[in-house]
Amino acid sequence: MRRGIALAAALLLLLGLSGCAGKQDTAGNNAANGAGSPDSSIVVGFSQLGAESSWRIANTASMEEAAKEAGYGLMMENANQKQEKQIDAIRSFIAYRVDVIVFSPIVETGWDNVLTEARQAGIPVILMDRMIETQDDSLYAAYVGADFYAEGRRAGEYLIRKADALGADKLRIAEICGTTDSTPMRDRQRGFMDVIGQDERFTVIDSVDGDFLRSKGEECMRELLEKYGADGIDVIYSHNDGMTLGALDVLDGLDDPAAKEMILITVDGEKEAVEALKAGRVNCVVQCTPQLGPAVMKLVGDLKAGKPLSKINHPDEGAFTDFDDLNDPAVEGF
Ligand code: GYE
Repeated sequence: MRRGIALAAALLLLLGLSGCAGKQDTAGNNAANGAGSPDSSIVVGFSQLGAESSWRIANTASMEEAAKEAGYGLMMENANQKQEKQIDAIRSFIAYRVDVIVFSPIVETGWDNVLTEARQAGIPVILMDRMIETQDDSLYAAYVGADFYAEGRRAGEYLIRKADALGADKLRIAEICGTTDSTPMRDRQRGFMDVIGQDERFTVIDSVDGDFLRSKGEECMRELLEKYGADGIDVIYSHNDGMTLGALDVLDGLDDPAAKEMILITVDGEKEAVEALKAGRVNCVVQCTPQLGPAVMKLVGDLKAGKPLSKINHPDEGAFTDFDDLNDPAVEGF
């Protein structure tokens, strides 16, 4: 009975508020995967962490489209970059008794209690995009998202190749970091340092927090320039394109050849950053795909069908650099 009421409330919310459940089209007809299809009763509760970047917006769209495609109801809550809001959203999904909870953890720690509550309610959890730090891996059924450590390594490997090509013997690096204690921030930094850390040509002169926001990337760049001057920085390693584009807005406004010579390494691969690479303003774009929806919905289906899941699911990714043929149509952003 309680489940019935909760489900009815969930469906009302789906149809009335989020507009992404798609059980009926506007004419009131059953949508392709609507009532009657084997999956139409599955409801996924999805806590998205925010809308801080183009990556995030594309990721949200990917989740919505994939849920629609699979015929699943999607209850989505956006936490506006607040962990407490994500915890509240997960609790509301538990109260609604959704079939599966998917969430993108803003930071790595602090999830054990709420995930234990989900387990007690018998609701499986899929981590999408970012990881959690826990002693108990059984709190989540699977992870779908990038290998951020490999991304960091790719950034470092590019820099070594670039330094070799330039014959540079001393490069001073300023790092603009993503959200403190998030998986991409931690692992993009660790992977990068593991590659360049032992090489005496490189010194990281500063690491500043840009929170994955374009506006903060701009602020960080101004502060770095005040502290070191354009001729005191040789490389900017920025953990996402938004922050890089913010930094570029500042650099492009300077009438200083040192600002034009800075080596810029960025991560994500959104259109504007790939265009900046083609225009010679960015040197390396490490790819990170936001299109995770189809893989997540596949796992939801497998879970409901009782199939075994592979626990860690990384998409294939690479990098675009100024060593590549940038006229190749494969060099394209999302
Ligand atoms: O790189 C950044 C976004 O977690 C992979 O979050 C994601 C990161 C992405 O804000 O643009």
